[in-house]
Amino acid sequence: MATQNNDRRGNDRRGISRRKLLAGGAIAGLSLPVLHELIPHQSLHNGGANDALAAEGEHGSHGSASDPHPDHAGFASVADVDHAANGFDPTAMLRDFDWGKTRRLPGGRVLREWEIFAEDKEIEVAPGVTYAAWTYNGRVPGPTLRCREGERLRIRFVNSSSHPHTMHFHGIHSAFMDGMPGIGEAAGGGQIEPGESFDYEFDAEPFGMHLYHCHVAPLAAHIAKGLYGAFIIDPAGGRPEADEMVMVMNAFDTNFDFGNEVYAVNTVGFHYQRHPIRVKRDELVRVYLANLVEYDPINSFHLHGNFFHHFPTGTSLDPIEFTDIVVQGQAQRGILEMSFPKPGNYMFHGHKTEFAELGWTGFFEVS
Ligand SMILES: [Cu+2]
Repeated sequence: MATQNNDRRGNDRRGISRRKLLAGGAIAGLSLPVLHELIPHQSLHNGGANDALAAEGEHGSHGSASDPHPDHAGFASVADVDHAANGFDPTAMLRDFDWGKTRRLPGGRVLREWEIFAEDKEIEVAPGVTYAAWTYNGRVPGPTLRCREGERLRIRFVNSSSHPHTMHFHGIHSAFMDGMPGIGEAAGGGQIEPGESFDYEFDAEPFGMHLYHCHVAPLAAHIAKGLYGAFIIDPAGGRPEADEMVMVMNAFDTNFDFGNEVYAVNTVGFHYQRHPIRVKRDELVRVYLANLVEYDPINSFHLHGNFFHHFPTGTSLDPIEFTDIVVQGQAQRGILEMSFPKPGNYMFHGHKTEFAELGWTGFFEVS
């Protein structure tokens, strides 16, 4: 499979366009202005292999008279994306757990409920780089839904977008609640058309770090557009107290060539480089990590100057390894636990270094 992928990438435009990006001068410690230089402008990147070769050393020459973006020269002065316009801020999103609303069922069991709507929305994924996303509740990733093992869950899904969508949860549940088009239509589920709604209902099991995403075809497009989010089921006995945060590794194909130009954690490229994540020395940090990157076979998380315990899928309370890197295919996820004994800025990034150079990099600021 990897061979096929390499063959394909070696011969199609998207592989070339990414190599071309890197040929444009990507180096360790790349900054936002440089990222912008690397964002492919369709008219500049429609060529073939010869263009890719010609791109060697092209970095710095984008601001020419042929530049299709007249405001390009001023772009580097833009410091940040407009979080207010996006309607979400990756820093706040890290520790934003949506516990929904609860009430007791007869017999005393907890029913936990959420309302989630799908909405088409343009978002800014790097300064000046907008993307016509499809969102759950207006954000990418969607809200981090959190609950406890054994609860009854009800998720009212309202499709307010212009395309059919679903919510497909990873977990143990009835096929009718699986968000799979063609299954569950008789029960009112399956594919949810624009203007329609459906209540997904199932038990919270098993405990762990899970996720949800749309499952309408073409699946790659529906996921790449932004329809995914984290779904955490806490073990009945809980986990040790910690500074908890969610990192959804994602990426955006901004020029529609079935390859990504911007990589990130929680959507905005280089966000946690520009805004390091503040943590306290010696305090337990728990990262709920998932990979939702489309069009690339793997992603990874690497931590500098430290090691962490890795709980794959979070379904055991015992870690399987003590490491400084974890590799995930799409939809793989896990829990990482670490503490920082010394103050300072500790980098974390995708150790598919090409991704790091296109936005998937950040820092923990330990004080
Ligand atoms: Cu969809």
